[in-house]
Amino acid sequence: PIEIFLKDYKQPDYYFDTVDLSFTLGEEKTIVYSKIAVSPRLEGSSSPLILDGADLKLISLKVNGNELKENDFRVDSRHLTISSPPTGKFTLEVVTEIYPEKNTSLDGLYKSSGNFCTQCEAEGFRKITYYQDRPDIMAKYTCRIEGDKSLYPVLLSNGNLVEEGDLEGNKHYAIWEDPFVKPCYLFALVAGKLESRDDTFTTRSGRKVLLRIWTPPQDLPKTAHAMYSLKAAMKWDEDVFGLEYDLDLFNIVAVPDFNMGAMENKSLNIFNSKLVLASPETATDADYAAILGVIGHEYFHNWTGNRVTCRDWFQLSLKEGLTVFRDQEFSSDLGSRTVKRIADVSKLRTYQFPQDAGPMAHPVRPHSYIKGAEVVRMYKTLLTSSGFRKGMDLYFKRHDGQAVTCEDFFAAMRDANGADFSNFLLWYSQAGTPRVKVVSAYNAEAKTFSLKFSQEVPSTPGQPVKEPMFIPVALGLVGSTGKDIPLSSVYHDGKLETLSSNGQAVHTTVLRVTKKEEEFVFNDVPERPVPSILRGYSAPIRLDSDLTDADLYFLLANDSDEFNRWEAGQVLARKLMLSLVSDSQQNKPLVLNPQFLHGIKSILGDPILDKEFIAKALTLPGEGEIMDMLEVADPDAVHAVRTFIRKQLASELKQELINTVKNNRSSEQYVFDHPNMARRALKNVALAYLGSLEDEEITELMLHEYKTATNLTEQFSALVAIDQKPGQTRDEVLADFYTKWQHDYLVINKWLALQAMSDVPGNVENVRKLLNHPAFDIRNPNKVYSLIGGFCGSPVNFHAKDGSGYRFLGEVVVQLDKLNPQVASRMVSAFSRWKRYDETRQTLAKAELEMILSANGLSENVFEIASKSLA
Ligand code: DPP
Ligand code: ZN
Repeated sequence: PIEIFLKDYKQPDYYFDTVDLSFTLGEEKTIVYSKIAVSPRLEGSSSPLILDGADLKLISLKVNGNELKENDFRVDSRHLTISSPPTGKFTLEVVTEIYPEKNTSLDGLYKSSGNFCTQCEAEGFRKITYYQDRPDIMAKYTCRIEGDKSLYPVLLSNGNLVEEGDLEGNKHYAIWEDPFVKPCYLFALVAGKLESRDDTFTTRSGRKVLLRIWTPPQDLPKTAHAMYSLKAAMKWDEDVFGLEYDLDLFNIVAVPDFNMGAMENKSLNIFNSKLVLASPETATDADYAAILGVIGHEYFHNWTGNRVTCRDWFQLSLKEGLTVFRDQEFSSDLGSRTVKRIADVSKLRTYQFPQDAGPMAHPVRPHSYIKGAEVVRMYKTLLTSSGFRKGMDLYFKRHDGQAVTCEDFFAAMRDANGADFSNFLLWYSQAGTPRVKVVSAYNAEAKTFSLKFSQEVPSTPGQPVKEPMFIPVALGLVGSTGKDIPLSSVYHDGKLETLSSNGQAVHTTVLRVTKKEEEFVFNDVPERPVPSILRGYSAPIRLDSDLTDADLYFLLANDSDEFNRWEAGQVLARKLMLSLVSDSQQNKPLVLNPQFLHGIKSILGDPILDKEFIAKALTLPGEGEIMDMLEVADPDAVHAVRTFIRKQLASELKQELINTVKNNRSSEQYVFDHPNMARRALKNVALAYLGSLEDEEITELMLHEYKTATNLTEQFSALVAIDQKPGQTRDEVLADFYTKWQHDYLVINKWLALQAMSDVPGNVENVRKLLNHPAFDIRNPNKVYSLIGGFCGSPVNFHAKDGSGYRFLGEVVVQLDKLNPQVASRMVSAFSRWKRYDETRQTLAKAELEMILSANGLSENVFEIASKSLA
């Protein structure tokens, strides 16, 4: 495989103006007829027309109505090349035969539970027909679908239904027309036995839009929350960005077999059913929240992604970073902003930072979703909400209907605000997580407070030397009473900047840190403050400050910025965990710092704090996060330490935790809103702590919670708590849960994941057995993510020192790659950080990677990850 680079981008030689597709769906094969109006980019040019294609059987090829002769074109396994097409505009007709029922890659046209569906992003359309499969080819599409009327009563594609009718032999057809130009990755087709929940939304300019969510009939009752989420998203995008929906119909289809979460195909979103289906008994609060966020996400793509799309796949974050940012804001506005921010930052730390520091490190461009969203958030932090909105308005004004780049977005933000962004674009091109150090000093005589920043971006593969970044640092100074000190002015770079505006006191300011080293000096600071740095996590960096433990406990108790209150607790917990890891490695006895216990106790007992905030504050940093901070990752020591702290806290706070459980039980019906979710979150965190104790009374309590729960959020949390301790109770409850839910694959996937993630020693054997359980199916990505992905997320068993975990993953990857390379490549990435571990583990992991690379017929997807990991 050849690596493609951003600098190699070339404009296409040919554009496609219209594309008329016609599908004849069959049980053994499907025939695809495509008629394309082609225009050369440069008049008079007759360069070869190169079409992409994969796994296609070419049946016929015509130019201007004439069948091409053998010498006029070339076909290989990746391309169809027409060596000298006519000059000027011409018509191309291609007929191909494809085999959706054999397509286990779930990329292109395939079958899921007997229904046809498509997934074309990024390069699946080339598995449907020969095409210039690149996002800067934007065309108007029509799509005719023909199929058996009993097997496929519903026939859907993008845009509006313009014609339908019956045909001979119990067949029928439908013709769809999409009035908007689109790249082929947004094409979609669905055919099958589906029913819809229907509703309407009237846009603010008065367009009445029919909303339809399609599922197999039995799942229809579980689509109410998805419909609520869709309507909320449509309203929010109008309110916040002035963006309206642009057609009279919006379809969502839920399918059980899907490689990712969902896909924003124009007016025909296709979803992994776990992100559509929910009822209180079968979905947790986390599922409800994820559905809200992803329904919003795909809907928001209609403007950020579809109306304005990416020029090439190096610009992926143009649509994904921006749309993730938009869905984060949507969820924040509908729930708790602080709690959402904490959740998103935790995700960044769990998934992005480790990648940034490993062999797979890459810049936001080409394809970082989460960090891309952070970059968009920084524009908003620098420009404020109204400046950001101006930038968005200009972006759409300039680029509606176009395929553009990250620079175009940057330019719209800059030009709409007359902003000076200096080296901000480095965020797109420089990989790695910047490390920022801050040293502070108070001058009591001059009443000044100074902060010295220094920054460094660690080198990453292919980028040994880095430039300093443009880092917005939101900052406040907290006085001894716990209140923010008003900021009057700051001296920086030879200039004095007044901060209070029109006599209005300012309590948080955004410093622009742009150099390797620089100093900011605040004036009129009456006493030594405690600085609250990086409020709201204003930039995706690793911050290293000189705050003492006392300062951190003070911020934990007082900071007006709730995010930084949480963060202070996390910094303290990280420090504690690191010092205990070192004790554990030296075989010293582990002792819990009483001050830490006291801090946790006061948060738990604080009646003013939001309950979900308390739940987050009580949650220790993950094991991965701590391993990331060690010279050599030590999963055993980190796990031992985290378990130790959890047990200590549980036994010291046992009564408080029991009360928390009892006082936060659900009384009435399940309600999806912040106060109710917050209450359940707090109860469940308390229960999880208690689950770490060996105690009859607690076992009784957990069983009671399990049996009396009226919703899955609480029932499953009880199961998770019970699952921590091997023994008869655990086995019985797991069996009971299976019996109760075996008919519901989404619930059963959680049951698989729970067992896969277990810390029970030697769990790999149990997971191997589950591979053969009727509940498992290696062809279904959700089940693979639950069982295999869940197992790789368990530091103890995946990294077992005898290599059993690595061997298991190696075997599964080779088997899976033959069926579904995309899913296999996600699984193989669990190996990518093998060099972080001790020598024994390194040797074992390396051997598995080498074994994978030597497998016959390895896919490009797996090859890329495995070979980069080894490099
Ligand atoms: N474009 C898709 C999405 O945004 C990729 N998963 O969800
Ligand atoms: Zn997206």
